[in-house]
Amino acid sequence: MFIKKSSDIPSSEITSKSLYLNRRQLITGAAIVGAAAVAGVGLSEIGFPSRVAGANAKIDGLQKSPFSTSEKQTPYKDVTNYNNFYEFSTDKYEPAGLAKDFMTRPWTVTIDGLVKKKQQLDVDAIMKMSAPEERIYRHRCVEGWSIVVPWVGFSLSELIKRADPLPKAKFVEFTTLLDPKQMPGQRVSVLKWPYVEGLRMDEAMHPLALLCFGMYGEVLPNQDGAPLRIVVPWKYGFKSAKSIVRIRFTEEQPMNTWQLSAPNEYGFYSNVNPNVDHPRWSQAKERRLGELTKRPTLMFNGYDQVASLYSGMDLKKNF
Ligand SMILES: Nc1nc2c(c(=O)[nH]1)N[C@H]1C(S)=C(S)[C@@H](COP(=O)(O)O)O[C@H]1N2
Ligand SMILES: [Mo]
Repeated sequence: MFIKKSSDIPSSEITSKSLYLNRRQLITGAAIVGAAAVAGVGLSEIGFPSRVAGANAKIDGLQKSPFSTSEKQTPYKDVTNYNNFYEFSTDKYEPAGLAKDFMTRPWTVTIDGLVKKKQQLDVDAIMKMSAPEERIYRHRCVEGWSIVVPWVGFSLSELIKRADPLPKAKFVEFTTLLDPKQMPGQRVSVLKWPYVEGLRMDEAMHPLALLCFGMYGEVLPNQDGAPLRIVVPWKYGFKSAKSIVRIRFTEEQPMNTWQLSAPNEYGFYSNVNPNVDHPRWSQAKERRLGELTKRPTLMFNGYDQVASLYSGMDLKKNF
């Protein structure tokens, strides 16, 4: 994220790339080709080969969630071919291919820190802890693009309750796998590895915070954070750590990777907030992948039910 400078970041790039993911439409729809020309998309991009994720196992018995949005879902091919997953690559088109052979079994998650039940859990056991739900959430990347994804999982609070945190535990820290052999991006020090994110305990316990292991009715594709990630829909996307191996309960606020990398640009809270610009670009609007016109960004990404978590806090200071 920090690699690009403001001059070459949002609109043109986001437009052209989401358009060429929809290249079938470009080829068949003259109107859209016209729009592409307006948006400055080179027609040479139309022939770019797409890498579609391999066939994935279906997850049965999905319950519908009252938290789901009824907005149009972003096409699967966009969500699985345009990824931020720096462990594989800083190029959004590369994780789909580079993560193809990533080993997601066996997979153990360590639960430790300030909890009564420190333990190592197999990911398959975690997936069975509670009934799987389909949660259709908006997801807003700090870089100005957004998607609507039917995630599969259940509230993170279910796992936290089972871990039984001590009263001293005020934060939860999530750590991604460290394995440079499998994750070529970790052989480069663009970020300090492993990737770490954190939430305040009340944020982590909020029913909207999702422990996620699937999307579009299937197990998570590797490039989207298999086998287990979190999804925190009212925060910028980077808070939603992928491929988690450790969940640690702490008294002190954890240092998250992006804050460590650029503290003036990325804070701990990172709530979606159209009124607080990133130092290098505005956050007032966003472009939904596959769409041409920008839409206004909503406070808390439209998830007003979390507002009470931040009452009395200065959200410009706590960005
Ligand atoms: N471990 C890890 N988690 C991560 C990232 C990453 O680079 N590494 N990128 C984050 C960012 S910036 C975004 S926008 C989302 C993207 O999730 P998606 O590719 O499933 O859409 O993952 C987040 N989680
Ligand atoms: Mo992001």
